[in-house]
Amino acid sequence: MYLIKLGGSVISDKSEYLTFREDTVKKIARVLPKNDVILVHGAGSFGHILADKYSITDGFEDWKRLGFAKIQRDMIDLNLRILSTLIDEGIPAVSMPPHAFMSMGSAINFEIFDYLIHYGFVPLTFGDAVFDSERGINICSGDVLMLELAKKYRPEKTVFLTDVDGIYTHPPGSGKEELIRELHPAHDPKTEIKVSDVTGGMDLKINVMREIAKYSKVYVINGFHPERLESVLKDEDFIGTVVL
Ligand code: ATP
Ligand code: IP8
Repeated sequence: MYLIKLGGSVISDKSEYLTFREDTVKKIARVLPKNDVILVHGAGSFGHILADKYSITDGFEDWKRLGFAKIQRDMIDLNLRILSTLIDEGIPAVSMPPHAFMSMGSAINFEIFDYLIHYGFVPLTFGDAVFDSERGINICSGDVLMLELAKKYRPEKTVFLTDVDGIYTHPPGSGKEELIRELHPAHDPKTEIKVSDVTGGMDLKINVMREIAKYSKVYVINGFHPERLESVLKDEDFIGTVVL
């Protein structure tokens, strides 16, 4: 089985509220496996901008109610656009909105995922605004779901699609960056967050990837080059990073 995340930076322009990259998602959908895969997508500008504005990760307060509802609405909107694109490309994807099957601080019930996988469907879940046993409300990153799904299903390959070629020694654009082809535990890449991102950006992603690497082979590749995803899935040479 494969576990693949369509990063928020690929499927949307994170700097502008509600910008969906339909064409990019369509091109990715054409190279995705049609079964034996679990898909996760990030929030991009459908989630991070309002999550930041309403300080959702700081927990519940009365004034945040409408913001929390709007984020869930916007994520359903984004999810439906991705779901439709996948189905149009012949992928039997079924939506699994996190706010309806999990809360943070409790174990995830994977029963429906088990059914979907058993019957050959492609589960599609995403980063979302959810309830939290300690804070009341919170944001669950798609990266955290990637980790939980990797622990449960032990995929052969786990792929993160982002808007850059892989993990660099320094932030892309800093002038010091070099692409790391194999990220070893001793490497300490420097990162920074340039756009609204309430879930820790590349820094948190690297920690999550290192944890997933205990269960699966982990790759970071550029989602704007879907042929690289094909190469990874076929065990061919590719441009990107393997996380060890
Ligand atoms: P989301 O978390 O919203 O789903 P995503 O998974 O696509 O988004 P981001 O969290 O946006 O990924 O992380 C990708 C961004 O991280 C890139 O745009 C890149 O500029 C930035 N970045 C910062 N430092 C690094 C680094 N050392 N190596 C690679 N990318 C980095
Ligand atoms: O983009 C964040 O998920 P991510 C979810 O995978 C929201 O980090 C709603 C901001």
